Amino acid sequence: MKEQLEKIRSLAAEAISRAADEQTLEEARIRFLGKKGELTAILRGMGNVPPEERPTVGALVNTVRTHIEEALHERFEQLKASSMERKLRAETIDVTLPAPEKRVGRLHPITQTRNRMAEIFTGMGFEIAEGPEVESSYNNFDALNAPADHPSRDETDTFYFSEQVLLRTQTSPVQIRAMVGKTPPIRIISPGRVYRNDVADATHSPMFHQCEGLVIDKGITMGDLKGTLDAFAKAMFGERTRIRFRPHNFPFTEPSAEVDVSCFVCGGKGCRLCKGEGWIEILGAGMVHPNVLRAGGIDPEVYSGFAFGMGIERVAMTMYGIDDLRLMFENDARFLGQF
Ligand code: 2U9
Repeated sequence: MKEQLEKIRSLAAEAISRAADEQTLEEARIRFLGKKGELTAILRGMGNVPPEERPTVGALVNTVRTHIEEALHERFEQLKASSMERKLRAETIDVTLPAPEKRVGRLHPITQTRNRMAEIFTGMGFEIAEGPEVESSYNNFDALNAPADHPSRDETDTFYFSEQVLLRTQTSPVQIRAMVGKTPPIRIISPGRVYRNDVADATHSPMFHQCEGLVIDKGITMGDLKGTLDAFAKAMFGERTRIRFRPHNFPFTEPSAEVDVSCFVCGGKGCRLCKGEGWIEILGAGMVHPNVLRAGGIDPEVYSGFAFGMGIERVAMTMYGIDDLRLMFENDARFLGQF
């Protein structure tokens, strides 16, 4: 019996030390210590051992069991440590490798252009004014001296909710709101969305952005308008830019003008961008009509003012050389990523 126990001990020691992973080790535990294991079989056979030898054999069985348990424990700890070691080695991070590229977003070209305009005008002392896109037809047309039969009032040109409520077709209502209840000096720009009932093509969109400006004070003249737009054009398109005024007609200004800037690509000689003209039309402007001043609660005998307006997409397309307005609203990252 003693030899048998000694044999179990040495077989177990060998199986345990040879176990290369936790599963094999568990199999060894079951083989020697499990319910149907070899040591348990010895205990079951104790009936055949003479009574006087039973305590000695029993004690020996316990010693062997303790040995096996200790060997199992020790081997288990070894396997755990080496598997941790292997895991750490496999998961080593090389901190000297370059970091994975991060895709950084950027501002939409319309927003970039709007921000640049805002920066230039706020630098000249203008404040930024905002207002609702859903407006009254009074603020959008009547207060701006638009005659009752003006074509822009037509349903085919303007999105109406009702006879009195519409989507603003220009940001001018923001200026009307700024005039009402305030005493000049007023110096504001109103960048924002406007809506017109147009079918989208390379140069039209039912929604686009405008930046209008308004200055009202005592003694404001056309000279102030020219100086302001000249400074804006130089800051926006480059120091060598010149501006030119061509007579025009708007209901809200008198006199009115369309304003061109000298081509910033060819400097005025004529090229592909300016279509050989040397000039690019970017603005409309004029002196605020007395009727519009009155609608805003301002006395035209005391105050005068100038106003201007430009399309932000138009300026952005000219500056970046974009030939189709629809690209601005398709949100294709390959297009937007270029600006
Ligand atoms: C008030 C008084 C006058 C704003 C002005 C223009 C001239 C103009 C166009 C440019 C291209 C609109 O985006 S566009 O289609 N705008 O030519 N806008 S003067 O005049 C005002 C505004 C508010 C109270």
